[in-house]
Amino acid sequence: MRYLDKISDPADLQQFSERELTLLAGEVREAILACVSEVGGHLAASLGTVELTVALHSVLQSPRDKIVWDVGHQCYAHKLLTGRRDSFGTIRQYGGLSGFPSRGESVHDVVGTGHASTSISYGLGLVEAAKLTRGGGNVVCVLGDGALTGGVAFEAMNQAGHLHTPLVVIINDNEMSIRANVGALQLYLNRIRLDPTLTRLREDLERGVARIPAIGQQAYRLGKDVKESMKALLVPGMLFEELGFAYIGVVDGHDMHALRESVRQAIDTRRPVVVHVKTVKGKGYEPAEARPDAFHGTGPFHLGNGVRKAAAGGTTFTEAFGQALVRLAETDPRIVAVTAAMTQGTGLEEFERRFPERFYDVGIAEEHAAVFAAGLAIGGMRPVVAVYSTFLQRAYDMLVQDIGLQRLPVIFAVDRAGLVGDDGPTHHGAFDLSFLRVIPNLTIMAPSSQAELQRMLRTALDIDGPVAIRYPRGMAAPFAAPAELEPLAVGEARVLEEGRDVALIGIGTGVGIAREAAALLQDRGEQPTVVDARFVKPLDAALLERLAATHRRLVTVEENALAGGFGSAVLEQVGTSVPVVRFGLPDAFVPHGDRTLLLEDLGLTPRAVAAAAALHPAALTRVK
Ligand SMILES: Cc1ncc(C[n+]2csc(CCOP(=O)(O)OP(=O)(O)O)c2C)c(N)n1
Repeated sequence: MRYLDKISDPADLQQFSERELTLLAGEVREAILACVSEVGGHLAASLGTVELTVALHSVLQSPRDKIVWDVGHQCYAHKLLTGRRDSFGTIRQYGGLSGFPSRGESVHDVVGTGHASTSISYGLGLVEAAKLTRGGGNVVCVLGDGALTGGVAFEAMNQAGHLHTPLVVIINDNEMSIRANVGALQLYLNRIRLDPTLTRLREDLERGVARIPAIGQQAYRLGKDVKESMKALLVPGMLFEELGFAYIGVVDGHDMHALRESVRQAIDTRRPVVVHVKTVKGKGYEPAEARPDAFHGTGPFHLGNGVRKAAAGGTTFTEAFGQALVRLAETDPRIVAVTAAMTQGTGLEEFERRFPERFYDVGIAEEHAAVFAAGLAIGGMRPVVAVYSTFLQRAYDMLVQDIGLQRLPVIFAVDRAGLVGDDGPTHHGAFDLSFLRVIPNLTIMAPSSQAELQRMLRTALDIDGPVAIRYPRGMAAPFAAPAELEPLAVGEARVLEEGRDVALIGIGTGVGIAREAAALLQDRGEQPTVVDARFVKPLDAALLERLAATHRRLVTVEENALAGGFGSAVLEQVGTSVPVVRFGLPDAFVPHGDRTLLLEDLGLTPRAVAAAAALHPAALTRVK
């Protein structure tokens, strides 16, 4: 790597000519491909922003100037150019670099991100803080057209336009969210992009009106309304201009010279400015350009042909959910599916194909998704909002106010609950049981298997109120759908093994751990009771009271924060009548890495549970 090897700090980019910067971009792209094909990661977005990243770091002086990456999944080139070239191969692995900007990792990662649409808010705060502290530096936010579908981006633009603060917002428009972007705004961006004559027309309009002789200011004012409405119809960037932003675009996002010029120009305007950059997601790697959705986040693949190295066998929870939803929707026309830009991730592709009129992708807009679903429910539908646990956090007020309080039958299929592994703390679903449990009227279930998940979905349809079903990422298992999807009795746990002395009570993935722990204890001659709690709310109070009265110790196992989670609910139920030992996630943000390693690290393993459950101290040492 002739150029990349010379860069240990972004300041090193100053030594290169524009032609050399373009060659450097090629090397960066190669380095990203070499690494991600080995270890997996967010490929397509990072490939698409290579030239943009090189251009930004060559024009700006990071960290004095600040780049805020929205979502942060496109930051691989940035990592390579900011002193992390040598450790780049460790990205997303246990103990290695994060797959997202991370404040602890580098001074060049100004903010830590992972969730979408926050960059303009961060950027505006940074600029205002610099003003108040008389610090300096330019701030450039980079967000995708997908991230722009999130309302918070507009809340920030609304304020920025009002404050008139110098802030550069680069819209990286590749027409893609994880899949093809949706919404009226995307159509607007498309229209700007597709017709270059519009840019000229805009300039002609501005100049033309000003130049008409002998008409004077009055005529100009009279004509202004006409001009404005014509502009609104025809002129690129008008929407942003109305929000108080200058607009520069459309810029070829793979042309180093054009990028550098427009960034310089944007900074020189000294006011809020949008730079509309057109990029190709997956740029430079044919399989990723052809299927940017498949290469948005990928596992290891063969560089030669783009084929994934290992495909998981069995059925994941996500797939089991998607299958059951389709099956139930065949006979229940009230069922509609709602996703916030996560159709594939939440297993809704088949549903969309089968029932396009009952499928809604609302964009990266979880808050809206929740209230939209509330409206659908009031209107007589049975909306199922499929959402990752971590992104559901966005919609919390809506859960409480618009769904819980109104007792509306909205079903939340909460995917990626528990540890997700490589994406780390921004994406772990560590808190949903805690934040959901306090909402009155909400029924909360967590399946221990794919079959249970399908039955829970069936059960949810009979409940006249809001329901959340939380289940983990991946975890494929051999699975044949039950012939009948029998509903469960609401609030009833399932006793898997009736024993004595110690009761191991698992919820969700905790059930598997509890079962394995029980097997270890049985090997040592103990006879624990094993329970699949199934429901976090309502709890099976009668069973818990019985277990408390007949056992010497209860042990709860969950993949959720201990604070306020399932074990806390059990404690609240049984009080001090029996000792309760709780296993779950600690009061800390869990880092990224292989899920098994993380669980090992956190002591959330069958061995640790068995050791704590063993009644006789000697067993503690014997359990291996
Ligand atoms: C609040 C939130 N919801 C969902 C996601 C999942 N997500 C990650 S990237 C992405 C698409 C982003 O599209 P865009 O901003 O256009 O960037 P691109 O990948 O196209 O470069 C989505 C939906 C997220 N990170 N944050």
